[in-house]
Amino acid sequence: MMRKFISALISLYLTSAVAAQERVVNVYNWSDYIDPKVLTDFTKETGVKVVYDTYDSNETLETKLLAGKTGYDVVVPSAPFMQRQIQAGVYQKLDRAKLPNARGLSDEVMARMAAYDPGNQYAVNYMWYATGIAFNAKKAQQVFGRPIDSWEVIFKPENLKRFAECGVYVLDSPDDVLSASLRYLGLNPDSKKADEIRRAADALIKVKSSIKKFHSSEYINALANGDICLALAWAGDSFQARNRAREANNGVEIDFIIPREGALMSMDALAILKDAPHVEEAYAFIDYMMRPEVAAQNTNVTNYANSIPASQPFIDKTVLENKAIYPTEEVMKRLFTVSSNDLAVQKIITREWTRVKTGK
Ligand code: SPD
Repeated sequence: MMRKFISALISLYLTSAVAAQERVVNVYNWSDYIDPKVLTDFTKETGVKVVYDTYDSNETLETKLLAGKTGYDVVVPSAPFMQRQIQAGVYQKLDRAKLPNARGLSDEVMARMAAYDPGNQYAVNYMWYATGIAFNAKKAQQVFGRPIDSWEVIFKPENLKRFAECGVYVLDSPDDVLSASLRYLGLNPDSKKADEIRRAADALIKVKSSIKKFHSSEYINALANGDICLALAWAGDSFQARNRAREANNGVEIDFIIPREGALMSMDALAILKDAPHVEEAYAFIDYMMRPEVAAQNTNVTNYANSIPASQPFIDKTVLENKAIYPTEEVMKRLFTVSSNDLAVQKIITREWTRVKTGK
C-alpha cells in the first residue's frame, strides 16, 4: 500500500516537473504572414514551443477576442481594430524593458501607430503595406490591353467585365474594399457617413456580377495557378503569388500596382492579450520578431515591409527595391489610412458589406 502511494507521488512529481519545464507560446496570426522557419528557429533557440493558428480577417479575430478567453498569448490585429480592442480592455500594457529589440522600430512607424495606440503602450508594429490591384500580366494584356494603374479597372463595370471570364477575386475585408471604393468615388476614404458608405457599397454592387469570389487568402494560389487573373489584394500576398508561380515555372507572371488615385496603407501589430497564459514567452516571441535578421527573414518570405530599419541589409534586393512593397516618398504621399470605427459606424459597415455580398 505504502509502496503504491510513494510511486503515485513520484509520478505526480515527474509529470508536474515536465509540465513546468515545457514552455509554450500560443500565437494567432494572419495566414501567409511569417517564415515558418522563424518559428522552428525560435523554438531551437529558446526552448519555447510555438502553437500557431491562423486567420484571414480582422472580423474573425475580433469575434474570438470579444467572445471571451481564447487561450492565445500573442495576436496580430490591424491598427484600427487594435484601437477598438485596446479600449475594450483586450490587451495588456507592454513592459518595454522586456522588448529590447523594439527599440529598433522606426520613429515614423511608431508615430503612425501612436495614432491608434497613444504612447505606443499596448503594441508594436509587425508589418505594413498597401492594398491595390494584383493581376496576371499576360491575361490582362489580352483582355484589357491597357496599363492597369487605376481603381477604374475594378469599379468601372465595363472594365471589370473584361476580366470576369478569366476570374476576379476581391478581399473579404470591408475596411480595405470600401475605402478603395470611396477613394474611387472622390469621397473621403475614411468616411463615417452612412450615405457615403452606402454609395461605396453601391459602386461595388454595380460590378459584383464580374466578381467570382470575396476571399482574403485563397487568391494567392488562385493567382499563382492561373485560376484567376485579377484581384483586389494586399501587396505582400500578391508578390507571394508571383513567387509561387515562378517556383512552379508555369508561365504565369503576377504583377501588383498601387492605383494612381491612392490606396490604403495598413499596419498590423503584435499585442499580448490581457488574459495571456504565457506572458514571459509572449515577450520572448515578440522580441525575437523584432530582431533585425528575423524581421528581414519574415519580409523576404512574406513580401511585407517591416519597420525595423536595421533589418534592411538582410532584405533581398528585389524585395527592398520593389516600390510596391517599400514605396517611394512620392507614392507614400498617395497612401491613406483609416481610423477606428465606433460601434454605430461598424454596424453600418457590416450591414453594407452583407448587402454587397448577399444582395440583402
Ligand atoms: N496574408 C497576410 C495578410 C495581412 C493582412 N492584414 C490585414 C489588413 C487589413 N487592412
